[in-house]
Amino acid sequence: MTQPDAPTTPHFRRLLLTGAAGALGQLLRARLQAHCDTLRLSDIAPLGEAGPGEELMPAALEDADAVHALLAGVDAVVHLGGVATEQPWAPILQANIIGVYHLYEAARRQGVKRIVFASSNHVTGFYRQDEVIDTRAPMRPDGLYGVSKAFGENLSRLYFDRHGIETVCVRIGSCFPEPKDRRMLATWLSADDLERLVIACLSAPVAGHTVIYGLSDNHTTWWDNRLAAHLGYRPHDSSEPFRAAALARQPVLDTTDPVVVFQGGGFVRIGPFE
Ligand code: 15L
Repeated sequence: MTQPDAPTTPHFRRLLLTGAAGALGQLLRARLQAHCDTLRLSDIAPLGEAGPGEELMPAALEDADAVHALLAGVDAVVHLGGVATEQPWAPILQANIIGVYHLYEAARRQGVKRIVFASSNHVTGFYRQDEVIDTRAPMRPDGLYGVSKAFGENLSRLYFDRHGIETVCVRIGSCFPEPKDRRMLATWLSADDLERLVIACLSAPVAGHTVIYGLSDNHTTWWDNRLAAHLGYRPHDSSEPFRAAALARQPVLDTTDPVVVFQGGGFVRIGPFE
């Protein structure tokens, strides 16, 4: 486990982690434990046995009553739950549109004041790889999944403006053990930096409504996070040690291929539009 950068990070009574059975959920399950007395874990997929300090509450995000129960008594939420790739409209609608609405309504009614929302770089996937953008750039989703994350970002802004619920929307890049290809040299987020980022989002004294790209300290980058400097996130890792291997896997680049042209990579051409 890494040491968070903040000099003092708050200790929470109860944190809720949704999507706890997914790849990033499993990474954070072990790492958030140190920051709370009780870690409430939720997913629709099996969560295994509850460990010390863990509380298992399986719930489908489209089930309003279940989501309301999920948020009872929690200090803050790390919301990874929902569809995390391009998929048909029906599952995206249920989990990422209806489900995220239930989550924010539950937060309002249960008095939860901070949410870390796992958004995605696919909210802006149709910017080109030869552009550097910050979070003031208009959204340019590269598929229905990206549109659903844009909805979540906008919904969370409404709940901040109307109800004061703070959200950090993390437009996660590519969080894998190592960058799989040339694109991920720019989008890579290490597991340790993911932990640093989530802890920064949870513990920043003032978060307001902030959007930040989730990436490591990569030499190649398309995203400028200066507008989220107040969160105090400092990545320690870099994709650079993986550069030679990633480039060797793609010796020839077709620079007319949309996958090579746009930041969203392969996401720009998958989806329901065949
Ligand atoms: C995402 O949003 C996905 O959840 C993840 O599986 C990766 O594909 C990532 O984007 C990416 O852009 O590499």
